[in-house]
Amino acid sequence: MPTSDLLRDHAAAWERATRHPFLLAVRDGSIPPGAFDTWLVQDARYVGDLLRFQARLLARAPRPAQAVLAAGAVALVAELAWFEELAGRRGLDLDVPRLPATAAYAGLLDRLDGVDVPAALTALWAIERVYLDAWSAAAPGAPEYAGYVAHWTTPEFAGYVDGLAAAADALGGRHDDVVLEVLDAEVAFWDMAMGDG
Ligand code: HMH
Repeated sequence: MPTSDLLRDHAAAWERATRHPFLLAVRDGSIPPGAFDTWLVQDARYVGDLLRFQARLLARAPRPAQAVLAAGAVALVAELAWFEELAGRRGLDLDVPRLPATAAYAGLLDRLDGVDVPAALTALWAIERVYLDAWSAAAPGAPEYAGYVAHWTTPEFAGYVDGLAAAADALGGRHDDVVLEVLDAEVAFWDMAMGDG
């Protein structure tokens, strides 16, 4: 299976993107609250960018991949509503400019419009798989963050990630380059929250 090969053959890169100091600090509660809020607001921006990318990918996806991509797009719309509700509760302004790592990641999503559908779908699988694994590594999380960690590690989310893998595997090919680009973009995104980006 192409996706499981990618996990196996780039284990160190996956590890870097999922065992980041940001996540360890969420797990043990040592994260400065401001760093978490900075990250949260940037992630909301990112999800908006991801939804637009996913809609463009859906538009060119073959029939068998449409269901998982469409369901995922609906989930991203719900995620944006969740961010808005959360921002209201935490008193956060979501209408802020992208920080450099967020802008760079948006640039990568735009570039993925130019690769073939099997590669772009594999990249989307990597985007979601790395996020699921990262939050799973932070579980259960310090008490003040446990609700967030639970939100990003649900069985429904894991099922969606499996669905993306199946759709990508059905299209075949090896797409190492885009996956490695995604993993680098994820590390930069976590770095940003720690003030290192
Ligand atoms: C940085 N990567 C980042 N944020 C997300 N929300 C996802 C992936 C997946 O949803």
